Amino acid sequence: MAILSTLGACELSTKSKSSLPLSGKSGSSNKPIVISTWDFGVAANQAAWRVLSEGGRALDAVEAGVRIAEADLENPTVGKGGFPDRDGHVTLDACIMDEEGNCGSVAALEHIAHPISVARLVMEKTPHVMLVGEGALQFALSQGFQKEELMTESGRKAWEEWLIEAKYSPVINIENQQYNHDTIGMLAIDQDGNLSGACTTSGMAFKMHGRVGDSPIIGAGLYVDNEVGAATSTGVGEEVIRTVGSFLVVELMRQGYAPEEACMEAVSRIIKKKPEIAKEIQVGFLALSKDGQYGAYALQKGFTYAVCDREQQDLILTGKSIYSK
Ligand code: SD4
Repeated sequence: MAILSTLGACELSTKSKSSLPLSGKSGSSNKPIVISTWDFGVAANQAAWRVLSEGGRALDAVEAGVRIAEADLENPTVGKGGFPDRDGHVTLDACIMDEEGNCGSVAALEHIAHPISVARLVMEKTPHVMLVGEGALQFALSQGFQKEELMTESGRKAWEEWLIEAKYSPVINIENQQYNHDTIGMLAIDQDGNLSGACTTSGMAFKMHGRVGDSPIIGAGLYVDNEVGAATSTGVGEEVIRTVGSFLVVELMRQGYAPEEACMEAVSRIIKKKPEIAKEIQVGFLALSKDGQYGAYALQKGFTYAVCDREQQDLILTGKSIYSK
């Protein structure tokens, strides 16, 4: 299959699609289902499950789900309590996409604790897809959102400590260290078989002011195509944007790749473009196909994801990886 990269730097198999041993689940029609990035996806999935199990819409489920992570003050990488940028501003990125290809996004939004809900209103109430910075804040306030201080005491302390050396270096799998979680990307299929997804983050801690990662970029941090499936990403967003990662994963599934294989190929594309950078950073993709199969793949080991369906509501799985840092 021509699409599979030939990789010198890593030991990827170039077997044809669907011939790899897969660790994600396959099922002819596994719905409703919700999956999300990292261990902290369990609590978020359960909020989404309350919507899905009552026959609710996937769009409502993913919004309700990721709001749990946004509200968690102990989580320094999503929503309120997110670590600030290097100038001391907490700036949030989020996007949401439904089964009809409708999507909304906010980037570099300050003072609003639930950027995912602002993104949804951008989708539903404006002719646009994306609002950023001050304009996104003005829109949020016009919709009744309250302006809040998002920096917590521990966020301020971490920033002040960071300022001593002021060295920017993303930490691999910081997401699963104690009190350190990361971007939540969530994908769901509802009882009617419709897909939606949401992605929300405060981005890389101590980033440059104004920096926007992959998370609010439709096609990079999140993509949903109701004919095929959905994908989301976590990790160093610059590399995901460069490869339009989530869109790539969905397009590979359209060609017949299983979710895990599609994620592996998207990770491989990152290595192919920037082999030296890829060894030092983490990027993980998570994918859900239209029929409820799911899978993940990451650059480095340790990328976990949470799965919630009728059988089990608190499953945590670990994606395979190319490297073993
Ligand atoms: C970003 N992808 O802003 C996000 C952050 C993240 O693990 O997921 N870090 O680049």
